[in-house]
Amino acid sequence: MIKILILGGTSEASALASAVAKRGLPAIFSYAGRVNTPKPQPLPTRIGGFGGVNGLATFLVQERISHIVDATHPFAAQMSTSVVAAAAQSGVKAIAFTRPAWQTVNGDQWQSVASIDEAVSTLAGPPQRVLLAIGRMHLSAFAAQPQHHYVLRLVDRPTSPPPLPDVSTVIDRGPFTLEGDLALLQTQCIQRIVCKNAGGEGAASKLTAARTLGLPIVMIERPALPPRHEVHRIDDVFSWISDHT
Ligand code: 3Y8
Ligand code: NAP
Repeated sequence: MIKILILGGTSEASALASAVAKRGLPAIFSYAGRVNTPKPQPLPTRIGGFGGVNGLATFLVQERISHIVDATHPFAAQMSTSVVAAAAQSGVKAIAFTRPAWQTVNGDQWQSVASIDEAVSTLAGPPQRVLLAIGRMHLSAFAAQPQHHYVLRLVDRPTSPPPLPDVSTVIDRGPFTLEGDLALLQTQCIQRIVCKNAGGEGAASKLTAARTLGLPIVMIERPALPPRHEVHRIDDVFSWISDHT
């Protein structure tokens, strides 16, 4: 009996949820509960952590999950690591449905760094206007470079003052557009962008906008993840499900 758990939070997860719903396959969609009003999905949806590997393994057994599709963001490393461990522990089959990392093209001015902390240290130097397009969860690290004016793009309005002395915030959730990102970079007089190598289309417009305006990007590369079966196309997810039923 098929019952799929989709771990979501990306455009790819939403596209998969629609395809699963269209096929009438039993499934549960899962959010961590990071933002106030996550995008509604056409599947029964749960919100919140599972309680680590054991919590996830228990959930899989209790909900009689037959297949896990980890469609979380490439920076959701803890969740993806838990999936690999819980699948091994419970014997439930798991696959990762992700998008390839972005690659530089002619005209890009990227400085690739391995972590948030390395991104912070590359910002040493005279004050600039810096767009932090990395969300909310890692902003405090940038207090080590307080000389800049930071423009923060956040999904939800902050409930407390951001942990940086000189900021302005833009409240917006993607997927973003080239027109919108060009306007943001120009009206905010951005001189440098910090972002994660998320991949996909939903946040790629800032890369094109930066290239058009000749702006440098500090690109935070993806964290390492445990070995796992990974696909980038919805059809490959469905082939995997039918091959493992
Ligand atoms: C809660 C659920 C869809 C999914 C849309 C994608 C695209 C728009 C681009 C910038 C970069 C950033 C951030 C971003 C993008 C999509 C996708 C994507 C980046 C939502 C969503 C949830 C989250 C969580 C949120 C994080 C934050 C990261 C903002 C929904 C809208 C910066 C990642 O306030 C917070 O705590 C926000 C937390 C994790 C990273 C961070 O550290 O702050 N995503 N984003 C998910 C959950 O609860 O499980 O409402 O759709 C989903 C999307 N965000 O179906 O259309 O596919 O990636 N999300 C990054 O890439 O750097 C914005 O501003 O240019
Ligand atoms: P994370 O650091 O890897 O996960 C931390 C903990 O949050 C996990 O151990 C798990 O808690 C819980 N969790 C994460 N994703 C979950 C999900 N889809 N359903 C249920 N619980 C989940 O994850 P994150 O980076 O905070 O990302 C959280 C969510 O935002 C994910 O859905 C991710 O796809 C989405 N997102 C993240 C980013 C990003 O930049 N990190 C960007 C776009 C979207 P337990 O251990 O208790 O199970």
